[in-house]
Amino acid sequence: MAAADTFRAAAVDQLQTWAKRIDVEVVSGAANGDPAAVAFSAITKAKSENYDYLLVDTAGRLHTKENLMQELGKVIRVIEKQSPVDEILLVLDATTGQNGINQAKVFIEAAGVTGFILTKLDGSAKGGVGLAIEKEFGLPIKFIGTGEQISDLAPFDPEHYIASLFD
Ligand SMILES: Nc1nc2c(ncn2[C@@H]2O[C@H](COP(=O)(O)OP(=O)(O)OP(=O)(O)O)[C@@H](O)[C@H]2O)c(=O)[nH]1
Ligand SMILES: [Mg+2]
Repeated sequence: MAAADTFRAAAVDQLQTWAKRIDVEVVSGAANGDPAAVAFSAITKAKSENYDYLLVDTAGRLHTKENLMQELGKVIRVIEKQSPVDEILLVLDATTGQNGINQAKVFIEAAGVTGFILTKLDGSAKGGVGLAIEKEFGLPIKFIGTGEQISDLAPFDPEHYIASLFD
């Protein structure tokens, strides 16, 4: 995994803690450094050591901050010079209201999002915005989060989800 959230001070520690639990390696860089530089180190290592997967964690950002949106493009381009990028997943909080759709639109345009992870479905929010986004953009929800344990992140099961909407 690449700790390319160089913005939030605790983000690298957070990723390392999870990585230790599942015994995977983390590549990190300087605090407040260029996330694309971390991505470059990570993809270089992944290629030279024949890793099957590289997961790149980036900082959450406001979709209205144009420079930060462009930064995502740079991260992607740096990786693509060495390997195709298979998935670009946007993590959406299920408590996000309808303005999640506006946010997603900007992220899809700026970063070529291929799917979503919908988190916090364990709260009272049912994540209807996830349905709205799938309908609007035709992009799949790939994983859902229902808590803070490892087993709480699971592949999205549409039938189970629809049933839970109606109790
Ligand atoms: N209850 C619940 N808590 C969650 C879920 N997913 C994440 N959290 C918690 O929400 C908090 C924020 O999670 P992060 O993974 O740091 O969120 P993030 O999207 O990476 O945030 P930034 O990197 O700051 O953009 C943490 O305390 C997580 O444990 C979920 O599905 N359910
Ligand atoms: Mg994060």
